[in-house]
Amino acid sequence: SSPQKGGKKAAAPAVAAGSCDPDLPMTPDGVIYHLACKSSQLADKIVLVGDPGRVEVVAAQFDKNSITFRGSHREINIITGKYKGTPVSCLSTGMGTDNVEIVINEIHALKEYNITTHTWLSNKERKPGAVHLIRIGTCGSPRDDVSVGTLAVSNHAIGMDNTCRYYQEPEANKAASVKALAKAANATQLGSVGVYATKAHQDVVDAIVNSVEAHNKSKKAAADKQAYVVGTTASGSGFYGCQGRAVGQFRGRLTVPDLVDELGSIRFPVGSGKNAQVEKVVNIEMENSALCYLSNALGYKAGTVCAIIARRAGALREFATPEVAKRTLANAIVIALDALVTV
Ligand code: R1P
Ligand code: URA
Repeated sequence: SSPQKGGKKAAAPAVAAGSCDPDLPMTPDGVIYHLACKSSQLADKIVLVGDPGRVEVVAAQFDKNSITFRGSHREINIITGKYKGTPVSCLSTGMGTDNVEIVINEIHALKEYNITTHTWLSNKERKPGAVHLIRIGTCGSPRDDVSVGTLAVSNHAIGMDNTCRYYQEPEANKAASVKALAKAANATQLGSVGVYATKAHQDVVDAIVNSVEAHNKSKKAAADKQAYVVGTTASGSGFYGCQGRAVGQFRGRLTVPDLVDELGSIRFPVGSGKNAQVEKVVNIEMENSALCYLSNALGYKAGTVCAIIARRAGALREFATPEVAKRTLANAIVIALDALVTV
């Protein structure tokens, strides 16, 4: 069976002899096209980073002599090993939700497609909740009260990209908070481009928050504790105009010129009763929306923690020094790895 074809027709056309399915390019022995690895070479617990160079930095935290696989293809570097005895992979996506779409589809195929029988796991056989994904990234912030060097933990997501417009909305999007966020975001200038919303998996959010708290408890000196905020992450399809940065001749020529202020103005209700809160947008980056949306669609558990390296709002705007960025990312890495092995 070949369930790759979308739409209502079940049967897909045949594939030429000696070739592989162009809708799921995988060698007969199971090497998938972009990730260039096999199922056995990728753990169920995966750290995703944008920067290919960050993969080695994450893997430096793996248990001694535990690395079982290294791969490199295009912007995707992969290292698989163990962290505190648990199998873990670190994989770079490169920049942008379009790359994340490729990576999530190929992780899905590696986890759920049987290359011998050419079949997908049935709904009964699937264990999607065993696949855990945490992105460790860098980001900017539309908040004037959050300084660089702070970690942003994503609870909800705004997709300013169009990648996930090609996928039907996941069940998780029926949550009242996601609906409220989509409405609030589209009521701003962003409504002119049309944005979508979704959420990180609660288990991953809780694991990251518990991990930062444990990290801070283990540090005596205030300077060694890691500041963090939890809230909504907005993902752009680019870094400049797509995040409200008007450069040179592009000044005055953006369609969402006040993007930072507009994101900063968003407020929406989360939780109910005693747990009722109002959530704000805490950061802007380029991958979280697709990671959360597509993971929700598959039932995988995903979330993101980012080092804030740009404060984009207020009287004191700033960009982090390399030292601050490096130190904050180093904390993010151990915090995310500790979270990943406890989800
Ligand atoms: C832009 O500079 C890149 O940095 C951020 C953005 O999401 C984008 O990928 O994340 P990474 O540091 O993980 O790449
Ligand atoms: N990465 C982004 O995508 N945006 C920023 O402002 C900083 C890092």
